[in-house]
Amino acid sequence: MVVKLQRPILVGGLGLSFSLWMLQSWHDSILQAGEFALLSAMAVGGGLWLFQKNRSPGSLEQLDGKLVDRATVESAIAKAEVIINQLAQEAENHTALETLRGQIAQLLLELDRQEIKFAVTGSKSVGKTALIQVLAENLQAKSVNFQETAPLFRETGEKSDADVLLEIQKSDFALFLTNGDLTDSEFQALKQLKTANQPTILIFNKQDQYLADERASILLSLKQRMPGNVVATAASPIPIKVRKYEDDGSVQEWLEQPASDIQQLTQRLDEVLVQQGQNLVWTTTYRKTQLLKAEAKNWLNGVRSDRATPVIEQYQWIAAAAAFANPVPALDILATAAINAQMVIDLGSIYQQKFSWEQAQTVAGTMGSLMLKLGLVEISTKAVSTVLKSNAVTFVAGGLVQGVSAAYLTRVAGLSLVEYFQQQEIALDSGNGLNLDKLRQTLQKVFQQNQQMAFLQGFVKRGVQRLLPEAQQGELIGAEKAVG
Ligand SMILES: Nc1nc2c(ncn2[C@@H]2O[C@H](COP(=O)(O)OP(=O)(O)OP(=O)(O)O)[C@@H](O)[C@H]2O)c(=O)[nH]1
Ligand SMILES: [Mg+2]
Repeated sequence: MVVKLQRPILVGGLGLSFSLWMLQSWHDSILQAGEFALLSAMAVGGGLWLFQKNRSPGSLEQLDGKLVDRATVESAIAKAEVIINQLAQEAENHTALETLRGQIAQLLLELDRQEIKFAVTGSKSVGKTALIQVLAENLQAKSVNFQETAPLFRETGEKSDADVLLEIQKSDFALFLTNGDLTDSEFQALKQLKTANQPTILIFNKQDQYLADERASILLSLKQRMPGNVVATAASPIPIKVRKYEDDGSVQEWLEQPASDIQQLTQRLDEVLVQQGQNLVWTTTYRKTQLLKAEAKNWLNGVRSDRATPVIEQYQWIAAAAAFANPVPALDILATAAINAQMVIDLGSIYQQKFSWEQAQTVAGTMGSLMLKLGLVEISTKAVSTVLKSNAVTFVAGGLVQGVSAAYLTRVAGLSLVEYFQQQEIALDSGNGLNLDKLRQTLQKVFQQNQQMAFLQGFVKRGVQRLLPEAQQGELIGAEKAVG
């Protein structure tokens, strides 16, 4: 059988084999393993950093056409309400309910909001305050509100960039200031706003600091990054020295404050307000609705996962006992014990996914063959026996490896199902439309999360406690302590 492994699991598999090797060769020196973990974390971090540095500059297209109409928002609010009602049904007195319901009521009111909210943002000292001041004096529309954010891109600030970006998403329109060509972090922030469907205009402020040709080339470069969405301003230009020669030969000098230059911007904003005002408000309400819905779903998933955990534990030890009492070749563990159709049904019902017995068997079988194809069974049994051996147990009771492996695989299968169900929309599919691709990805991800040596060691220990009589356990755990 030719099995094509996908990259993530290959990396995970190598990682685990390597950790096993580490454990075997240096099982008396946990410190070094710790250092290794740190080193590999640094290597990964470094790789990411390089990747970001070398990213080629892209461009952010305009947001036009992404504005939302009223009906779309109303239906999104209804969907969020469905989730909140579901939460109320599954956890009657949940502490979040009152706030969530209050927020829904607030969203409905927001649909008719008249005042347009602008967020003025950018790095430290780009001219946010100065711009707000002149805009307030020059904009024709009256029902507007400008809110300055904390400066972005500071090492230590009162607010993290992530918080500032979230705050911006609660405004209808973002004015993003820069004083020159975009830095990488500015571009990333703009990209995030675009991803969040946040209407944004890029403002090249302090253009008076540049000579005419420099100014033109910066503007050109900015326009390539945000096509159709850039204006240049000078909110508070540098005072100019004026010199006057009198008839008597004396010279008088003084500083004169040039008028601010924000015409392009005010013109643009007046257009935006007239043409899109109402849609801007709806689009903001839509973004807020999506955030609220995600929050409600999070609470709901929390309630459900509290119920699912003991179910997985229960089937985990049932599988362990079965495989221990009746040891079979490692690869048959799955078929015989690890993924119980009843567990699929029980977990499904916690997540409102109804499975018939036949469907549950299909799901169990599918997961089993996926785990086999991905090599999870082989990796797990090897890992379990290595952990047992490295704990200096010369005598490994028959069936112990199978028992603990079955428990481990059941756990991975159960957690994967939970994660898979969590990603589903509420009560959409009822077990029929199993998304195999997604299930495979979830399995890989959960397996990798649960393959850390520290976790495995603890897990094996618990498995042994379950399966072996006290006397043999003592030997094993005593030995492990000597190792750790
Ligand atoms: N040359 C020039 N200077 C400007 C312009 N706009 C603002 N400034 C100056 O830039 C400095 C910072 O302006 P602020 O408006 O305080 O900038 P800010 O972004 O609010 O600063 P923080 O809130 O501290 O992040 C001040 O000295 C302003 O006078 C401009 O268009 N041209
Ligand atoms: Mg300021």
